[in-house]
Amino acid sequence: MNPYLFLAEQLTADGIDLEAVKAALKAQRIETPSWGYANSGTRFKTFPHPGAARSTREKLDDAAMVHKMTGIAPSVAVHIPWDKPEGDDYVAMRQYAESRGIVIGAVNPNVFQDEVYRLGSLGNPNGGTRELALDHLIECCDIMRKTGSRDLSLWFADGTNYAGQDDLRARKRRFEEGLRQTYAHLPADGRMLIEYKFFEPAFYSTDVPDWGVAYAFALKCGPQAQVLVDLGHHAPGVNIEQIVAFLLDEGRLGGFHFNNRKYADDDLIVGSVNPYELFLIFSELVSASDSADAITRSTAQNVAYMIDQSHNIEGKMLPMLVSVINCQEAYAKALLVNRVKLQAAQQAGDVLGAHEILNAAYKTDVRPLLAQVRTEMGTPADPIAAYRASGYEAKIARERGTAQNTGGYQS
Ligand code: PSV
Ligand code: MN
Repeated sequence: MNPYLFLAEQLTADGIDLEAVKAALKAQRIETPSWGYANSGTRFKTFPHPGAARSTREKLDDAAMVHKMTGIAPSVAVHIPWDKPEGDDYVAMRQYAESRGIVIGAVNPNVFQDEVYRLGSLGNPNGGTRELALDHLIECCDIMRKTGSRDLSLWFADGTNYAGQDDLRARKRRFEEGLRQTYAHLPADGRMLIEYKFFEPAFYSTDVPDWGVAYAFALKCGPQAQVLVDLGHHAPGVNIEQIVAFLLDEGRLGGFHFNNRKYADDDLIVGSVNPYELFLIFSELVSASDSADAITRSTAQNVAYMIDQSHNIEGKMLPMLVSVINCQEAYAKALLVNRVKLQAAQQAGDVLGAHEILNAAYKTDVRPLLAQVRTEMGTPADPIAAYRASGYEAKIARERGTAQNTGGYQS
Protein backbone atom coordinates (compact mmCIF):
# COMPACT_ATOMS: atom_id res chain seq x y z
CA MET A 1 0.00 0.00 0.00
CA ASN A 2 1.14 3.54 -0.78
CA PRO A 3 2.80 4.80 2.48
CA TYR A 4 0.81 8.03 2.40
CA LEU A 5 -2.52 6.23 2.11
CA PHE A 6 -1.51 3.88 4.93
CA LEU A 7 -0.60 6.83 7.18
CA ALA A 8 -3.73 8.75 6.18
CA GLU A 9 -5.90 5.81 7.20
CA GLN A 10 -4.19 5.50 10.58
CA LEU A 11 -4.39 9.21 11.34
CA THR A 12 -8.01 9.49 10.32
CA ALA A 13 -8.87 6.51 12.52
CA ASP A 14 -7.14 8.37 15.38
CA GLY A 15 -9.45 11.36 14.84
CA ILE A 16 -6.96 13.65 13.07
CA ASP A 17 -8.48 15.99 10.46
CA LEU A 18 -6.03 15.27 7.67
CA GLU A 19 -7.32 17.96 5.32
CA ALA A 20 -6.84 20.59 8.03
CA VAL A 21 -3.30 19.30 8.67
CA LYS A 22 -2.45 19.49 4.98
CA ALA A 23 -3.90 23.00 4.69
CA ALA A 24 -1.79 24.14 7.65
CA LEU A 25 1.35 22.63 6.13
CA LYS A 26 0.69 24.39 2.82
CA ALA A 27 0.33 27.70 4.67
CA GLN A 28 3.56 27.30 6.68
CA ARG A 29 6.20 29.99 6.05
CA ILE A 30 9.89 29.96 6.98
CA GLU A 31 12.07 32.99 6.27
CA THR A 32 15.70 32.46 5.29
CA PRO A 33 18.52 34.92 6.09
CA SER A 34 20.49 36.72 3.39
CA TRP A 35 23.65 36.20 5.45
CA GLY A 36 23.24 32.43 5.29
CA TYR A 37 24.02 32.38 1.56
CA ALA A 38 27.42 34.07 1.71
CA ASN A 39 30.74 32.89 3.08
CA SER A 40 31.23 33.15 6.80
CA GLY A 41 33.56 31.62 9.33
CA THR A 42 34.44 31.21 12.94
CA ARG A 43 36.81 33.42 14.88
CA PHE A 44 39.57 31.12 13.60
CA LYS A 45 39.02 30.57 9.90
CA THR A 46 36.68 31.01 6.97
CA PHE A 47 36.57 28.10 4.53
CA PRO A 48 35.12 29.71 1.39
CA HIS A 49 32.45 27.66 -0.38
CA PRO A 50 32.46 27.55 -4.20
CA GLY A 51 29.43 29.43 -5.51
CA ALA A 52 28.59 31.19 -2.23
CA ALA A 53 26.75 34.44 -2.94
CA ARG A 54 28.91 37.54 -3.39
CA SER A 55 26.19 40.17 -3.47
CA THR A 56 22.68 40.75 -2.18
CA ARG A 57 21.25 39.93 -5.60
CA GLU A 58 23.00 36.56 -5.55
CA LYS A 59 21.71 35.97 -2.01
CA LEU A 60 18.20 36.70 -3.27
CA ASP A 61 18.73 34.34 -6.23
CA ASP A 62 19.72 31.58 -3.81
CA ALA A 63 16.80 32.25 -1.48
CA ALA A 64 14.49 32.10 -4.51
CA MET A 65 15.92 28.67 -5.33
CA VAL A 66 15.27 27.47 -1.76
CA HIS A 67 11.68 28.69 -2.15
CA LYS A 68 11.34 26.98 -5.53
CA MET A 69 12.45 23.68 -4.03
CA THR A 70 10.32 23.89 -0.86
CA GLY A 71 7.40 26.22 -1.64
CA ILE A 72 7.40 27.49 1.95
CA ALA A 73 10.33 29.95 2.09
CA PRO A 74 9.10 33.02 0.19
CA SER A 75 10.87 35.74 2.18
CA VAL A 76 14.43 36.77 3.01
CA ALA A 77 15.64 38.67 6.06
CA VAL A 78 18.18 41.37 5.27
CA HIS A 79 20.98 42.79 7.41
CA ILE A 80 21.84 46.46 7.03
CA PRO A 81 24.56 47.43 6.03
CA TRP A 82 25.55 43.94 4.82
CA ASP A 83 22.75 44.22 2.26
CA LYS A 84 22.90 47.96 1.64
CA PRO A 85 22.10 48.39 -2.07
CA GLU A 86 23.91 50.70 -4.45
CA GLY A 87 22.58 54.25 -4.15
CA ASP A 88 20.46 53.07 -1.19
CA ASP A 89 17.88 51.95 -3.74
CA TYR A 90 15.77 49.72 -1.51
CA VAL A 91 12.84 49.92 -3.87
CA ALA A 92 15.00 48.30 -6.58
CA MET A 93 16.04 45.66 -4.07
CA ARG A 94 12.41 44.90 -3.32
CA GLN A 95 11.60 44.76 -7.03
CA TYR A 96 14.49 42.41 -7.69
CA ALA A 97 13.28 40.07 -4.93
CA GLU A 98 9.76 40.17 -6.35
CA SER A 99 11.07 39.43 -9.84
CA ARG A 100 12.55 36.25 -8.36
CA GLY A 101 9.24 35.28 -6.76
CA ILE A 102 10.14 36.19 -3.19
CA VAL A 103 9.83 39.21 -0.86
CA ILE A 104 12.06 41.05 1.59
CA GLY A 105 11.33 39.99 5.15
CA ALA A 106 12.67 41.29 8.43
CA VAL A 107 15.08 44.21 8.44
CA ASN A 108 18.03 43.61 10.81
CA PRO A 109 19.90 46.77 11.76
CA ASN A 110 23.57 46.33 12.54
CA VAL A 111 24.87 48.44 15.40
CA PHE A 112 27.76 46.19 16.31
CA GLN A 113 30.36 46.33 13.56
CA ASP A 114 31.51 49.92 13.39
CA GLU A 115 34.56 51.07 15.31
CA VAL A 116 32.41 53.54 17.20
CA TYR A 117 30.47 50.67 18.88
CA ARG A 118 33.44 49.38 20.88
CA LEU A 119 31.59 50.17 24.13
CA GLY A 120 28.13 49.43 22.75
CA SER A 121 25.34 51.11 20.82
CA LEU A 122 22.16 52.11 22.67
CA GLY A 123 23.91 51.27 25.94
CA ASN A 124 27.07 53.21 25.14
CA PRO A 125 28.13 55.71 27.83
CA ASN A 126 28.73 58.24 25.07
CA GLY A 127 25.61 60.16 24.05
CA GLY A 128 26.94 60.88 20.54
CA THR A 129 27.39 57.17 19.86
CA ARG A 130 23.90 56.44 21.15
CA GLU A 131 22.59 59.05 18.69
CA LEU A 132 24.43 57.35 15.82
CA ALA A 133 22.93 53.99 16.75
CA LEU A 134 19.49 55.53 17.01
CA ASP A 135 19.87 57.19 13.60
CA HIS A 136 20.66 53.79 12.09
CA LEU A 137 17.66 52.17 13.77
CA ILE A 138 15.42 54.94 12.48
CA GLU A 139 16.95 54.57 9.00
CA CYS A 140 15.98 50.88 9.19
CA CYS A 141 12.37 51.86 9.98
CA ASP A 142 12.40 53.86 6.73
CA ILE A 143 13.92 50.90 4.89
CA MET A 144 11.00 48.79 6.15
CA ARG A 145 8.61 51.19 4.41
CA LYS A 146 10.54 50.87 1.13
CA THR A 147 10.96 47.10 1.23
CA GLY A 148 7.46 46.42 2.53
CA SER A 149 8.85 44.65 5.60
CA ARG A 150 6.70 44.07 8.65
CA ASP A 151 9.44 43.37 11.19
CA LEU A 152 12.36 45.31 12.58
CA SER A 153 14.52 42.60 14.10
CA LEU A 154 16.77 43.96 16.83
CA TRP A 155 19.84 42.32 18.28
CA PHE A 156 22.44 44.23 20.28
CA ALA A 157 25.99 43.13 20.98
CA ASP A 158 25.99 45.54 23.93
CA GLY A 159 27.42 44.59 27.28
CA THR A 160 30.52 44.90 29.42
CA ASN A 161 33.56 42.69 29.91
CA TYR A 162 34.55 43.66 33.45
CA ALA A 163 32.79 44.42 36.70
CA GLY A 164 32.81 48.17 37.25
CA GLN A 165 33.31 48.93 33.54
CA ASP A 166 29.97 50.74 33.40
CA ASP A 167 26.91 51.48 35.52
CA LEU A 168 24.46 48.61 35.00
CA ARG A 169 21.33 50.61 35.91
CA ALA A 170 22.37 53.51 33.71
CA ARG A 171 22.84 51.12 30.78
CA LYS A 172 19.36 49.73 31.34
CA ARG A 173 17.89 53.23 31.25
CA ARG A 174 19.81 54.14 28.10
CA PHE A 175 18.44 51.03 26.41
CA GLU A 176 14.91 51.76 27.48
CA GLU A 177 15.15 55.26 26.07
CA GLY A 178 16.70 54.14 22.75
CA LEU A 179 14.14 51.41 22.25
CA ARG A 180 11.25 53.75 23.00
CA GLN A 181 12.55 56.26 20.47
CA THR A 182 12.99 53.55 17.84
CA TYR A 183 9.47 52.30 18.53
CA ALA A 184 8.08 55.74 17.77
CA HIS A 185 9.49 55.49 14.22
CA LEU A 186 8.04 52.09 13.32
CA PRO A 187 5.76 52.00 10.27
CA ALA A 188 2.08 52.02 11.27
CA ASP A 189 1.69 48.27 10.88
CA GLY A 190 5.32 47.44 11.71
CA ARG A 191 6.63 45.47 14.67
CA MET A 192 9.79 45.63 16.70
CA LEU A 193 11.20 42.23 17.65
CA ILE A 194 13.65 42.31 20.55
CA GLU A 195 16.19 39.48 20.51
CA TYR A 196 18.07 38.39 23.62
CA LYS A 197 21.33 36.50 24.01
CA PHE A 198 22.79 35.38 27.29
CA PHE A 199 26.44 36.01 26.45
CA GLU A 200 28.83 37.02 23.67
CA PRO A 201 30.44 39.19 22.54
CA ALA A 202 30.37 40.79 25.99
CA PHE A 203 31.28 38.28 28.68
CA TYR A 204 30.66 39.98 32.03
CA SER A 205 27.24 41.55 31.46
CA THR A 206 24.92 41.62 28.47
CA ASP A 207 22.34 44.39 28.12
CA VAL A 208 19.54 42.17 26.78
CA PRO A 209 20.58 38.83 28.30
CA ASP A 210 17.32 36.90 28.48
CA TRP A 211 13.66 36.76 27.51
CA GLY A 212 12.61 38.47 30.74
CA VAL A 213 14.57 41.61 29.96
CA ALA A 214 13.41 41.59 26.32
CA TYR A 215 9.84 41.15 27.55
CA ALA A 216 10.14 44.01 30.05
CA PHE A 217 11.48 46.33 27.34
CA ALA A 218 8.70 45.24 24.98
CA LEU A 219 6.08 46.04 27.63
CA LYS A 220 7.58 49.49 28.14
CA CYS A 221 7.59 50.24 24.40
CA GLY A 222 4.05 49.20 23.49
CA PRO A 223 1.96 46.54 21.79
CA GLN A 224 3.98 46.52 18.57
CA ALA A 225 7.09 45.41 20.47
CA GLN A 226 7.55 41.68 20.96
CA VAL A 227 10.24 39.20 21.87
CA LEU A 228 12.35 37.24 19.39
CA VAL A 229 13.52 33.81 20.54
CA ASP A 230 16.79 32.68 18.97
CA LEU A 231 17.22 28.99 19.75
CA GLY A 232 20.99 29.45 20.03
CA HIS A 233 20.81 32.04 22.78
CA HIS A 234 20.10 30.05 25.93
CA ALA A 235 22.18 28.33 28.54
CA PRO A 236 22.21 24.52 28.42
CA GLY A 237 19.13 22.93 29.95
CA VAL A 238 16.85 25.95 29.54
CA ASN A 239 13.28 24.89 28.69
CA ILE A 240 12.72 26.96 25.55
CA GLU A 241 9.20 25.66 24.90
CA GLN A 242 8.14 26.98 28.29
CA ILE A 243 9.46 30.44 27.39
CA VAL A 244 7.54 30.16 24.13
CA ALA A 245 4.34 29.20 25.98
CA PHE A 246 4.69 32.10 28.42
CA LEU A 247 5.31 34.68 25.71
CA LEU A 248 2.46 33.37 23.57
CA ASP A 249 0.08 33.62 26.49
CA GLU A 250 1.23 37.18 27.15
CA GLY A 251 0.83 38.17 23.48
CA ARG A 252 4.52 38.99 23.24
CA LEU A 253 6.07 36.28 21.12
CA GLY A 254 7.03 37.98 17.87
CA GLY A 255 9.36 35.59 16.14
CA PHE A 256 12.07 32.99 16.06
CA HIS A 257 15.60 32.70 14.91
CA PHE A 258 15.92 29.00 14.22
CA ASN A 259 19.26 27.28 14.50
CA ASN A 260 20.85 24.72 16.74
CA ARG A 261 23.11 25.44 19.60
CA LYS A 262 25.41 22.61 20.59
CA TYR A 263 28.24 24.61 22.05
CA ALA A 264 27.31 28.24 21.50
CA ASP A 265 25.28 30.56 19.32
CA ASP A 266 23.63 29.97 16.08
CA ASP A 267 25.44 28.27 13.29
CA LEU A 268 24.17 24.68 13.21
CA ILE A 269 21.17 23.35 11.31
CA VAL A 270 17.92 23.71 13.27
CA GLY A 271 16.65 20.35 14.49
CA SER A 272 19.96 18.64 13.78
CA VAL A 273 20.94 17.97 17.37
CA ASN A 274 17.66 18.09 19.25
CA PRO A 275 14.67 17.53 16.95
CA TYR A 276 12.50 16.72 19.97
CA GLU A 277 12.97 20.24 21.32
CA LEU A 278 11.99 21.71 17.97
CA PHE A 279 8.88 19.54 17.92
CA LEU A 280 7.93 20.65 21.45
CA ILE A 281 8.33 24.30 20.44
CA PHE A 282 6.09 23.80 17.41
CA SER A 283 3.66 21.91 19.59
CA GLU A 284 3.25 24.98 21.83
CA LEU A 285 2.67 27.13 18.76
CA VAL A 286 0.08 24.78 17.29
CA SER A 287 -1.71 24.57 20.61
CA ALA A 288 -1.73 28.38 21.01
CA SER A 289 -2.95 29.01 17.47
CA ASP A 290 -6.12 27.20 18.46
CA SER A 291 -6.45 28.86 21.87
CA ALA A 292 -9.79 30.14 23.16
CA ASP A 293 -7.98 33.35 24.09
CA ALA A 294 -8.06 35.80 21.17
CA ILE A 295 -4.73 37.47 22.00
CA THR A 296 -2.86 34.18 22.33
CA ARG A 297 -4.43 32.96 19.10
CA SER A 298 -3.56 36.01 17.03
CA THR A 299 -0.07 36.16 18.55
CA ALA A 300 0.58 32.56 17.50
CA GLN A 301 -0.80 33.22 14.04
CA ASN A 302 1.52 36.19 13.50
CA VAL A 303 4.81 34.71 14.64
CA ALA A 304 7.69 35.30 12.21
CA TYR A 305 9.56 32.04 11.63
CA MET A 306 13.07 32.88 10.58
CA ILE A 307 16.25 30.89 10.21
CA ASP A 308 19.40 32.52 11.58
CA GLN A 309 22.25 30.32 10.44
CA SER A 310 25.43 30.89 8.54
CA HIS A 311 27.08 27.59 7.72
CA ASN A 312 30.82 27.29 7.75
CA ILE A 313 31.89 23.85 6.50
CA GLU A 314 28.75 22.22 5.09
CA GLY A 315 28.10 24.40 2.05
CA LYS A 316 25.31 26.96 1.78
CA MET A 317 22.23 25.85 -0.14
CA LEU A 318 21.87 22.28 1.08
CA PRO A 319 22.03 23.14 4.80
CA MET A 320 19.44 25.86 4.23
CA LEU A 321 17.14 23.40 2.48
CA VAL A 322 17.63 20.83 5.26
CA SER A 323 16.81 23.54 7.83
CA VAL A 324 13.54 24.49 6.12
CA ILE A 325 12.60 20.81 5.86
CA ASN A 326 13.42 20.16 9.53
CA CYS A 327 11.02 22.97 10.48
CA GLN A 328 8.40 21.47 8.18
CA GLU A 329 8.79 18.01 9.75
CA ALA A 330 8.61 19.38 13.30
CA TYR A 331 5.48 21.36 12.43
CA ALA A 332 3.87 18.35 10.75
CA LYS A 333 4.44 16.23 13.86
CA ALA A 334 3.09 18.99 16.09
CA LEU A 335 -0.06 19.12 13.96
CA LEU A 336 -0.57 15.40 14.54
CA VAL A 337 -0.84 15.66 18.32
CA ASN A 338 -4.30 14.50 19.34
CA ARG A 339 -5.10 17.55 21.47
CA VAL A 340 -8.49 16.28 22.63
CA LYS A 341 -6.96 13.11 24.04
CA LEU A 342 -3.99 15.02 25.42
CA GLN A 343 -6.19 17.42 27.32
CA ALA A 344 -8.28 14.57 28.72
CA ALA A 345 -5.13 12.78 29.94
CA GLN A 346 -3.84 16.02 31.49
CA GLN A 347 -7.14 16.63 33.27
CA ALA A 348 -7.16 13.06 34.55
CA GLY A 349 -3.65 13.50 35.92
CA ASP A 350 -2.45 10.67 33.69
CA VAL A 351 1.21 11.68 33.63
CA LEU A 352 2.59 9.04 31.32
CA GLY A 353 -0.58 8.75 29.28
CA ALA A 354 -0.28 12.42 28.35
CA HIS A 355 3.43 12.03 27.65
CA GLU A 356 2.72 9.07 25.36
CA ILE A 357 0.07 10.97 23.39
CA LEU A 358 2.58 13.73 22.70
CA ASN A 359 5.30 11.25 21.82
CA ALA A 360 3.06 9.25 19.50
CA ALA A 361 2.90 12.31 17.26
CA TYR A 362 6.64 12.88 17.56
CA LYS A 363 7.38 9.29 16.59
CA THR A 364 5.19 9.40 13.48
CA ASP A 365 7.15 9.24 10.24
CA VAL A 366 5.70 12.29 8.49
CA ARG A 367 7.79 11.99 5.34
CA PRO A 368 5.03 10.33 3.24
CA LEU A 369 2.59 13.05 4.38
CA LEU A 370 5.04 15.81 3.42
CA ALA A 371 5.76 14.23 0.05
CA GLN A 372 2.01 14.23 -0.61
CA VAL A 373 1.60 17.86 0.53
CA ARG A 374 4.49 18.97 -1.68
CA THR A 375 3.07 17.15 -4.67
CA GLU A 376 -0.28 18.85 -4.11
CA MET A 377 1.58 22.19 -3.89
CA GLY A 378 3.38 21.54 -7.17
CA THR A 379 6.83 21.49 -5.53
CA PRO A 380 9.30 18.57 -5.59
CA ALA A 381 8.27 15.66 -3.34
CA ASP A 382 11.92 15.40 -2.25
CA PRO A 383 13.44 18.91 -2.27
CA ILE A 384 16.96 17.71 -1.46
CA ALA A 385 17.03 15.17 -4.31
CA ALA A 386 15.51 17.77 -6.64
CA TYR A 387 18.14 20.32 -5.66
CA ARG A 388 20.96 17.84 -6.15
CA ALA A 389 19.58 16.96 -9.58
CA SER A 390 18.98 20.59 -10.61
CA GLY A 391 22.60 21.43 -11.46
CA TYR A 392 22.26 24.72 -9.50
CA GLU A 393 25.22 23.98 -7.22
CA ALA A 394 27.56 23.42 -10.19
CA LYS A 395 26.11 26.41 -12.03
CA ILE A 396 26.74 28.91 -9.22
CA ALA A 397 30.20 27.47 -8.56
CA ARG A 398 31.03 27.94 -12.25
CA GLU A 399 29.54 31.40 -12.56
CA ARG A 400 30.61 32.85 -9.22
CA GLY A 401 33.82 31.01 -8.45
CA THR A 402 35.08 30.94 -4.89
CA ALA A 403 34.75 34.32 -3.20
CA GLN A 404 37.45 34.94 -0.65
CA ASN A 405 35.53 37.45 1.45
CA THR A 406 33.53 36.55 4.52
CA GLY A 407 30.52 37.70 2.54
CA GLY A 408 27.97 37.04 5.28
CA TYR A 409 29.37 40.11 6.87
CA GLN A 410 29.63 42.20 3.71
CA SER A 411 27.20 42.67 0.86
C1 PSV B 1 23.61 37.29 17.08
O1 PSV B 1 24.29 36.19 17.52
C2 PSV B 1 22.55 36.94 16.05
O2 PSV B 1 21.76 35.88 16.50
C3 PSV B 1 21.70 38.12 15.71
O3 PSV B 1 20.43 37.75 15.31
C4 PSV B 1 22.43 38.68 14.53
O4 PSV B 1 21.72 39.61 13.82
C5 PSV B 1 22.70 37.38 13.78
O5 PSV B 1 23.13 36.53 14.84
C6 PSV B 1 23.67 37.40 12.67
O6 PSV B 1 25.01 37.56 13.13
MN1 MN C 1 19.69 35.61 15.96
